[in-house]
Amino acid sequence: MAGPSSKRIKTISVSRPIIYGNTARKMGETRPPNAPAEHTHIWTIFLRGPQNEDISYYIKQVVFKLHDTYPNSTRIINAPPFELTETGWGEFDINVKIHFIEEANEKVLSFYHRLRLHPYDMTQPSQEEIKSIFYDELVFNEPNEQFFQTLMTKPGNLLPSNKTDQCPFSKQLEIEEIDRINDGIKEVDKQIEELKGKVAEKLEEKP
Ligand code: SLL
Repeated sequence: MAGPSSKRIKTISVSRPIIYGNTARKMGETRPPNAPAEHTHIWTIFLRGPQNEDISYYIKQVVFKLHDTYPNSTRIINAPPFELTETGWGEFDINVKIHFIEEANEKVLSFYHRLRLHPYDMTQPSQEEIKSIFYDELVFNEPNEQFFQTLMTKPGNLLPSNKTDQCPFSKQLEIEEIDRINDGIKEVDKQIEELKGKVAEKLEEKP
């Protein structure tokens, strides 16, 4: 039965930034002793806060569902760091399920991350470590009162102001992207004007 604390607060939505993805590297001489011979790479999939801050105050459990070629392919992580390191030979989609703390009364959030083992940008010098990492925001619409209070115990937007090698996701990166978008818009506007001019010329040529 719905108690007072499970009442949802209309008109409010609270968001929390999150970073997820994988790193990978080729295994050289230093292989984990139990790695099967056909495994070529060691990789880690993870979910974390942008500055590695604790996210367990609202996330209870993260489940990674691996390809069926893996023994016990459902891997449950019950405490931070919410990450999993494995070895393997192939790329596949990992299903990530985020379970929020009980009081949140939120549905499990399910999404896919494509495990990357190989560099795809051949114009870049081949890196030692492969990274496929994304920034996203978890949005809680109309959280219940108790969960809202819990969320409010920690600062909300923890995006750092500047890029670092460890974490490119930052206000700086957002500003750079906005600048690129604005440059793109300007370029498109310019091309539209040029085309308009050409069309006008053609129309004038006609008898
Ligand atoms: C592929 N569709 O063919 C993909 C499947 C499966 C990856 C990739 C090792 C599992 C294990 C592993 O890397 N599986 O034998 O433990 O590329």
